[in-house]
Amino acid sequence: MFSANNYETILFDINNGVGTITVNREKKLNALNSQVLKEIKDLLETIHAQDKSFSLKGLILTGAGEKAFIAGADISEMNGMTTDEAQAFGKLGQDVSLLFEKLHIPVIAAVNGFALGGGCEMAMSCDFIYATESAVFGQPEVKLGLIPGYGGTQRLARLVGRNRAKEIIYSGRNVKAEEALTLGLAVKLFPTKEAMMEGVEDTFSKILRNSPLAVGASKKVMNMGNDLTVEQGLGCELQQFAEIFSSDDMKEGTAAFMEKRAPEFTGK
Ligand code: CO8
Repeated sequence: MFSANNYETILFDINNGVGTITVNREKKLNALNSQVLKEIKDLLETIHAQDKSFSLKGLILTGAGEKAFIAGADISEMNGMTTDEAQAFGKLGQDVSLLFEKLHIPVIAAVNGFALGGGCEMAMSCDFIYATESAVFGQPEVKLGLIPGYGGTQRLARLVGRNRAKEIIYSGRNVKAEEALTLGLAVKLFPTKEAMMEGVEDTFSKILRNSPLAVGASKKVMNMGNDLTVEQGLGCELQQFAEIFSSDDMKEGTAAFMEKRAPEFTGK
């Protein structure tokens, strides 16, 4: 159903129900030009539109090679843009970041090497970040006379706290993997890319044992809660809780517990 045949700058493959998007511009450290963003957007929109029955159960975002996850938006492309073109380019990246958040399946960013500017921003729009010990995060846009444009001013502040985010964004400094872990920007570190991909696979094997409907509903409510008061968030939680209560998955999960067997969820 989902094919990467039409794409030139990204790879897409599916293993055990989990799709991997690999940004594939290794010589340019996987920098995000318009083509990369359009191709990711097209793929995510296809998944959104066609896959409500969870044939795809999860997604991984990573970068080709060992050196970079994504070294940012493509500076050479931005250098020649008019203001209108730059605004459209910013909107395109923001649309992609929102699609990652709105997908009904979990998305893990597997960060190998540099995740700078737009790279850090794309990683933050995933559900959580695993990284190699050599990963380097940062929002260096101010060094280029720019500001973060794919959500860095908003998502970094929500993830690590506003004042820490200000210190990182104003200075444009690198945040090494260990610090990213301490800040909660990355949730787990691995010695090599290979070990990280095994770690991602292992986590997905745990997630995939659970009801995809319940995992998707948890994602939806938690992301909604970012912009709400606790009371409003509790309202959303209660509504989702009630909706999911009438699902086949809920009946199956509770019955399996009572019958002391493993549940067989259908996502319905
Ligand atoms: N854009 C375009 N090309 C890049 C980028 C990039 N972000 N990063 C690396 N490259 C290219 C280099 O130009 C080089 O190409 P070439 O071989 O043709 O000269 C190749 O990748 C390899 O890079 P380096 O030779 O520089 O590799 P080093 O190991 O010496 O350095 C670094 C690695 C430190 C990562 C360095 O490449 C670097 O500083 N890159 C830029 C990092 C950066 O500033 N990122 C933020 C960009 S701005 C941004 O992301 C804004 C997002 C919001 C946009 C909103 C639009 C309105």
